[in-house]
Amino acid sequence: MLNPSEYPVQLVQPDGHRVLAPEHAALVADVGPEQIRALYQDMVLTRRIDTEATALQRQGELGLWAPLFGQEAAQVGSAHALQADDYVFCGYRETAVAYCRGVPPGDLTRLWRGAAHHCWDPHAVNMTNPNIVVGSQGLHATGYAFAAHMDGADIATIAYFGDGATSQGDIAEALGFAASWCAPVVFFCQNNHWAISEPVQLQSSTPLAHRAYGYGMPGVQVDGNDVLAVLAVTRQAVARARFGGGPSFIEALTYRMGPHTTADDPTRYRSDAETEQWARRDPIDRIRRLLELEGHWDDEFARHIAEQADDVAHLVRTATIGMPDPAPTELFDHVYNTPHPLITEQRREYLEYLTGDPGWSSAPPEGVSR
Ligand SMILES: Cc1ncc(C[n+]2csc(CCOP(=O)(O)OP(=O)(O)O)c2C)c(N)n1
Ligand SMILES: [Mg+2]
Repeated sequence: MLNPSEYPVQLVQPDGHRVLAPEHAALVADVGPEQIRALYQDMVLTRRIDTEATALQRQGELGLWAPLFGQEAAQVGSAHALQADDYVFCGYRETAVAYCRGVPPGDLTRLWRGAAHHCWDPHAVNMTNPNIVVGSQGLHATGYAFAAHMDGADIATIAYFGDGATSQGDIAEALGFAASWCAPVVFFCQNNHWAISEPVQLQSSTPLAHRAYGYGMPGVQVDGNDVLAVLAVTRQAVARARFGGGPSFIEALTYRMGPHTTADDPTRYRSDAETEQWARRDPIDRIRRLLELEGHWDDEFARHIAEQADDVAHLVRTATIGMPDPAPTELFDHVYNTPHPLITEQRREYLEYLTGDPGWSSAPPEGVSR
């Protein structure tokens, strides 16, 4: 059972030693050295994709980027607990989840370059596109989960959101509805300790996971920099959802090592000491130490991972720079499913602007007011 833990669930300590936690260790008893290496590889590669995307933004190739640096274990561990037919509803920082769902790395930057309204085909990977409206994905996930439940589909949905999002009405409504209607949804909160410049202590005076009980669902706190512990608790919550047990809430304690986005300067609101403290709990170093301690680390593996990282970074860079610019009027496509008079009018005005014909004084079409 997921229960209100006094301590976050942990299976591997920052120094790489295992923790004696039989109940949760049993949930990942099948995860042997090869799978641990695979988890390690996904964390290294997604960190590298993230670093490359940040560099691309600094070089003017992307408009904005929201780095995941530091949160690799929370994302990779939870994504590995999902099946292909489960559905993921994300925010804007879930690059590693997208990678693990099978999104081609060359698609990850498309929206951030302004080359389209989307990054990837959501239907191909059962995962929504980056979503900036903080907390809204909680409602989308709950609605989808409830519909799946009514259809008799034994799938789970998972909503990824941050600590700051827990202060949003959308998340509160989603938690209330999901608990009342037994919707098969996992609320996966990455508590990275900051909502832009707002520390988590200002969002809640209790651990975020404890809030789950007030809504009527189990909540668990997990060391979000421990990929095995995250995999364990997410497997448990997903199984509960899939087999009719209803929603759960996971609070993954992690840390955003970089800026909120490339438009942010974290040195203005947080101390170096805090960042250094979290650097010592790095999720990738921890698994490298575990592999070393247990005799599954060797130079050839290290070289292989380094090559893979170089390759994926190169792929992301060339794909990004090679993305064709969209036609300016694509801005108006897909706003609504069917034509809308206001959008039609705005499109016409924009075209006039682009072609140098002011046309601003022309009367709006019937039914449209300015
Ligand atoms: C509804 C809404 N309100 C405000 C914002 C502005 N905003 C963007 S990110 C953010 C902070 C979110 O913090 P958190 O939920 O902790 O996620 P994190 O960025 O740390 O991953 C805010 C307030 C927004 N995008 N949407
Ligand atoms: Mg946050």
